[in-house]
Amino acid sequence: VKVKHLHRTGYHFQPPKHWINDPNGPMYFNGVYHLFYQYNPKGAVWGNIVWAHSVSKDLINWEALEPAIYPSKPFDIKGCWSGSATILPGNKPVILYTGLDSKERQLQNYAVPANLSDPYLRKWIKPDNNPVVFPAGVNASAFRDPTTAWWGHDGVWRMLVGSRRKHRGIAYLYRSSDFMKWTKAKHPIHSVANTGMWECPDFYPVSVSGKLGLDTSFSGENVKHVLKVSLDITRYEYYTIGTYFRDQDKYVPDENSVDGWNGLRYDYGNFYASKSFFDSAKNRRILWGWANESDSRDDDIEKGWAGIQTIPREVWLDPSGKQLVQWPIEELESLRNNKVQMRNRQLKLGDHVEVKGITAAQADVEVTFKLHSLDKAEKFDPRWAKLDAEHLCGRMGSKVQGGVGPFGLLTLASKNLEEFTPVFFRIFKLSENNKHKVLFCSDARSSSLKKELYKPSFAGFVDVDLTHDMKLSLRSLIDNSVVESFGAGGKTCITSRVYPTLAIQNDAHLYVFNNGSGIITVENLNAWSMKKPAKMN
Ligand code: DQQ
Repeated sequence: VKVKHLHRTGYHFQPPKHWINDPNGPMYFNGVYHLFYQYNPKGAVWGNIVWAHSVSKDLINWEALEPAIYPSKPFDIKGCWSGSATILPGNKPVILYTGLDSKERQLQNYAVPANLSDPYLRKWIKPDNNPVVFPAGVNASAFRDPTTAWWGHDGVWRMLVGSRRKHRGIAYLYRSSDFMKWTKAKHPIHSVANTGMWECPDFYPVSVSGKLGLDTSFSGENVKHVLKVSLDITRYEYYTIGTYFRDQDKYVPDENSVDGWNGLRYDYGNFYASKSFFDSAKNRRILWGWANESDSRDDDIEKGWAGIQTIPREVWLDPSGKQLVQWPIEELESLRNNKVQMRNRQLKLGDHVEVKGITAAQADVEVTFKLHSLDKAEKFDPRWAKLDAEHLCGRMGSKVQGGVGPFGLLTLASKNLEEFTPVFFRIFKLSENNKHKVLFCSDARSSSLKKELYKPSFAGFVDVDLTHDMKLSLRSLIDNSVVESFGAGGKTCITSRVYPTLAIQNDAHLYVFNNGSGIITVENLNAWSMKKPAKMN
């Protein structure tokens, strides 16, 4: 295969060629981070899936090893699909993954390192007592993606497997005392009507105060739980925050934590099949997600690759307790280079000011905007309440003049703005209560002159109270064909995959802009060129 390099990422994880999807079994073990991921060793489309394996000491530089798990046994001969790692007492990692047998039934298997003294755990063994979970009493073609297991004080392990019954999405709960014989619990940990198949569930504790992450088995006071599922109908993920009642093995989402299609999302863009793990080196929880493509299958074949992983994100509970916050791992900052700054720069209606002096196609930008008054904010039409954020952004993109906003960044912009991916805020006034609604968009519609691309006006709302602090911050990680953005310190995140034809490499530019009648000040903007890691696979 001849690999086309034009839109390849500089610092987002991707292998030298071919197709990738879900991150699998991320873990930190004996000083090494492991990332496994769904990979087609033969081409740039989904198929022939194996668990590719890379290791790192810093989550930035990666070394590719041989695939760790690949079809070889009756219980996984038709596929080695997603799964998770658990570190058992005595410091023994084990992987649970979904295998497809000759009848394409989905089974849960386990694998263990062949040699625990190999620092990279290159070889994995799939013992003969597999499968450890057979699809009895469940839908065998919708039964997959086991989670990291957690341990209860009763000495019993628990884990979840994603599934559906008709249109109801389900996370089945399994229990085991030896990690090999698993029994289905009478009640699933959770299920929701009309959400379809729940892929890649993730279930973990978060501390109610502070950013520190918790081991998946942690039990104690002042803890909430997060349940995330990936909905294959739309390729969106949503999560709820709630309480896990250990004695009954019951998870109850908080009253204000919406379940189902309108639930909170980790990311409102190209982000799917994510998985978190507890990093005991730095006591944090880290989230990996797959950023799927927005170009066509033919393009993928032509360019010789498809799919990337997003930058690992630290994730914790917001002080409000109502949502999670995500932020790129601090290690990423080691790739920053050539800092440029902009301070106290006023932006009037129609202004766009270039941020010069960095490689705008491969950059990290952090900016704080100051709003001087909210008086000019447009009224939020009650009829819009029916629209989701994405539709609203579709109606009121960066070019539609507003009151307070749209303002933000024009990323991956061509010189004469034939192409640009705007990442911006727009503020509305709610008539009922004098409060404000903040829309955050990453709008790919203008990202490329090329037609046959997926160019959605991705957007989410941001839960901030602007009456106290009239500021909004934004960070964007720009990397050739990806713009990964964090609004309001990571409260709302949006990843867009874009394929500009003009705004590439040295012809890409970065601007700050305001298209609202109210003045906005760039209080502080720091931007850096981003280096390539010394080693990426
Ligand atoms: N991808 C895997 C499945 C999972 C899906 C197959 C999610 O295990 O449900 O490649 O993207």
